[in-house]
Amino acid sequence: MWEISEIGRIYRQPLLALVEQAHETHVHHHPNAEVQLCHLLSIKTGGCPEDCAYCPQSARYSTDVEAGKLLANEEVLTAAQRAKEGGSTRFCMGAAWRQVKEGPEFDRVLDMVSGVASLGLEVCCTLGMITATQAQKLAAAGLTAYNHNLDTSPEFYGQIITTRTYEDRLQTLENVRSAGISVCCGGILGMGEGESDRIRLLATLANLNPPPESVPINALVPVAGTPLADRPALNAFEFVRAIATARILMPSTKVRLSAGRLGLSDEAQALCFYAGANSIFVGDRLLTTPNPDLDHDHELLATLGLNREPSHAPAAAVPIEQACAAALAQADRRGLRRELAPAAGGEDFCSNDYLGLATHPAVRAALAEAMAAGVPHGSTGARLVSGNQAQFSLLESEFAAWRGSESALFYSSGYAANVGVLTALIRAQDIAFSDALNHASLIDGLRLAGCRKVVVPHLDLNALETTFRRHPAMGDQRRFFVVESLFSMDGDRAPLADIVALCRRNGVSLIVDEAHATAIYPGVVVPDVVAATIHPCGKALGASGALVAASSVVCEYLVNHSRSFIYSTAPSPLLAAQLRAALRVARQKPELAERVRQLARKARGKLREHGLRALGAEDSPILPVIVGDDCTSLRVADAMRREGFEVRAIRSPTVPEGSARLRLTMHAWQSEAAVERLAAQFGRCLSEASQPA
Ligand code: SAM
Ligand code: DTB
Ligand code: SF4
Repeated sequence: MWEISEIGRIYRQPLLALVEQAHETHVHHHPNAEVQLCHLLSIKTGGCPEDCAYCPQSARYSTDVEAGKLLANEEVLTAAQRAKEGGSTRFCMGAAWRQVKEGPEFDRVLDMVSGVASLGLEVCCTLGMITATQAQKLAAAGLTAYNHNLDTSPEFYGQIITTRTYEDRLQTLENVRSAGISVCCGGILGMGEGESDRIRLLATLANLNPPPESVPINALVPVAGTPLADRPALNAFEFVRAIATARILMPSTKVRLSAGRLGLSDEAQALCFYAGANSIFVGDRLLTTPNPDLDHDHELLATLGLNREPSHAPAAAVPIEQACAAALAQADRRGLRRELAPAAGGEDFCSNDYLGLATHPAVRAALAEAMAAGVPHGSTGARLVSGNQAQFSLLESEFAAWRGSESALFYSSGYAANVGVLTALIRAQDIAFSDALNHASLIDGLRLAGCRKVVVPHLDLNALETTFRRHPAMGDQRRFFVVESLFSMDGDRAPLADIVALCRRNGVSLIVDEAHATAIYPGVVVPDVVAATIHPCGKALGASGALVAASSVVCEYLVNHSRSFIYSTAPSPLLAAQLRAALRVARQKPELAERVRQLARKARGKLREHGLRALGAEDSPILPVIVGDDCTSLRVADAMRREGFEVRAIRSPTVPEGSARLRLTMHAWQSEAAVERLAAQFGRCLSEASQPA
């Protein structure tokens, strides 16, 4: 999640510093100096009912554009073939429609998409607003990307377009994303907006989750007859600033230097490429306005030593092993390749076994006893088929009693529980507000639920309240806030009492993932607000699986509707026996959790003495220390391992790029002396790893 203030700082730095930072990001993520050539074709020109103030195709303005019919399919395919021969690898078809209407014309567009795709080109369409079903049809026809621009900031938008809202646009983008089509979304500069509008536009784009794969940055082409005909030309350096900032905020995205290139000198374009633009529209026409000559563009790229993105080989030609090997090699170069490394046997400052229950003698003894008593080690099937063993019901009732909830339900993993609860309780027509740092399993659950997802800044209750107000429930729509109670990579705690009050005031149901907090902090049980709490058992309970605490009726509903529960073989009944024993220890020995919290306070204090700051709540057992760079974080982890400490580097995409960190965790069995040694050694390793080689 990018904060506006941070983006403002990036955007407003001295121009050359900004360009330098952007260039560095650019070469890191796009080392081949390639520029993609795209070809635009207006397949249905003019006569549009919308009032976009920049657009020569609006029927409301009298411009030189003549309204035409939808082009014939052959004409489109011929143009695509010619574009391919001219070196384009992407073909974008635009229609001057407010929105797509189902019918023969849309069916013809679907045929065009299939035809262009079969030429081996990426296919993009920009047809106005589309529904989820239309997006699915376009995806099935072979569409690569859909272009739908936000155009400007939410604040300035109303001065440019009044016939459709920003929200409408976001809805189309969501429909595109849900259909698995890649998102092309950008804006126009030079319409009279201020610097802060440009910053807010970039913020909105970068904070889409995930950000668009493609961001076209257009300079207004002022067209006679439109309300913006007399806008003064955009200063080229402002264009460069926007491109550079887009590159920094969205490192992997294609940043497209789009409309307005005729108004830029070759030198200004060169600066745009240097700052991270890696695509242009070629051909003598954009949709209706002129564009530089194709030969001139080829010469310009050659002069600058830039390569044309090569034409796409048919996908089947690359064996999957080769594709995987290439991706792994690239990850390796960036310090992002993961390996299943065995623990080196050093002192454990990385596991989530906070209370030591993974090896606790009382749990081990209970497990041996259960085995001896004949508790089966296999469940024999899903719970609704043959696998409903007595151990599960015992575990569920003991857990519910401990949590103070009416009922509980046992899942095979935390991932299965999060996905299973979210997809069962949240319908496609509902709204889910999701904390920006939520765990991948919550993100995946919301994606699968197919609901409208609104990402809210991390634990920002003011923003949450504003967001609730901006997205009221319509009709029988339900709204949910999904949040973790102790964030696994940041170590901070959600203020649950305040969140419950806020949700109650706004009629929003709460779903809390208590993965790291279970058995460390007291949880939240508020039946009228909290729909469910989810307790993955692989952390303080030292096992695996997950328990969902909820009312009896919700649990019964999950048994009937939660697909990851229904269609998974039940875990081993021995796991349930192990968890019952782990719960007993956690209940009977609250001093274990107290010890962990006390060590966490101690460790934070010691790290501070060595000039280091761990994120998170003072007594949180998770102490992340930000390093920033992925490779540096790996070097620190290696150095610590050599010194006999197990700590782990956490890199993107688990955490945002540029915020790689060492995640230290505390455990009940550890001594204060060990924590002191850790802090001292950590300070040394970190300063050594940060020295230039
Ligand atoms: N009707 C569809 C829509 O609005 O989504 C598709 C076509 S529309 C022409 C595509 C985009 O082109 C617009 O969103 C806008 O960003 C850009 N555009 C249109 N006229 C422009 C102009 N005069 N100067 C710069 N960009 C322009
Ligand atoms: C985008 O952002 N720019 C391109 C593409 N998406 C479709 C369109 C530019 C159109 C410029 C005005 C015209 O030629 O009509
Ligand atoms: Fe119509 Fe698109 Fe032009 Fe707006 S930008 S007037 S919707 S063609």
